Amino acid sequence: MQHSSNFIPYEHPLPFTQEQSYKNVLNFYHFMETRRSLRAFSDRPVDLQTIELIIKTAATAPSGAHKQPWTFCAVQNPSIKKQIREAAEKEEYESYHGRMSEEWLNDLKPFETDWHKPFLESAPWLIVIFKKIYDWDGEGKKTNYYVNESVGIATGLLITAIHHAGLVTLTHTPSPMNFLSTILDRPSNERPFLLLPVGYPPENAMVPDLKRKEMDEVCVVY
Ligand code: IYR
Repeated sequence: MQHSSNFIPYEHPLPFTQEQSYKNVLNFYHFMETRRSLRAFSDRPVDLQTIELIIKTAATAPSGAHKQPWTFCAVQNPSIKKQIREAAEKEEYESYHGRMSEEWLNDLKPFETDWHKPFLESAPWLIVIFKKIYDWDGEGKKTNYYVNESVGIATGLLITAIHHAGLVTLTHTPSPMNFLSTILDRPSNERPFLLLPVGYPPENAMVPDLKRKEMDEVCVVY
């Protein structure tokens, strides 16, 4: 196929045989299978360079028309974290006391969550992901495409990079979360997508005993 001069050659850095592909993905699966969401964090510091590199990794994600419709806000400042915690707990209190259905509250029982969110202050970093519902250039509004899909994929890579760095996180969704736009002073084309506290696991960390679905429940081969 003929391409314009805009195209450059591509070579995968790992030119594997089938056997090598299988071994490599097996190792990677065993590693990813150890990932868990944690709701408590060690106060051990995490340096900015590590957080920035994790975000840089997330930002390698594919996106609709390569628009890269995301902003990652890395929050370390204790007074901003405190504001976020206070605003989130206010919303969560309302959610747990009337906004969430009985079914929902029941489904959450195994996780022992409630409206208290101390991790929003105790985690050394909060990464707040914003989706850009549209963009600006010098002339005006520019459309972004498949924004939720794109930002969701980037979040998956972010979580993978966090795990690979020996760190843990939680995909936290305070609801509603417009307060994040106000506290972080984000422009009107950005909407909060997810909030991830990031840090090392605390000593003697405990997680619920969850089982992942079997292959035949998640995969259909045709
Ligand atoms: N956002 C609330 C409730 C919550 C909802 C789901 I779905 C979870 O998997 C966990 C919690 C909270 O963060 O507590």
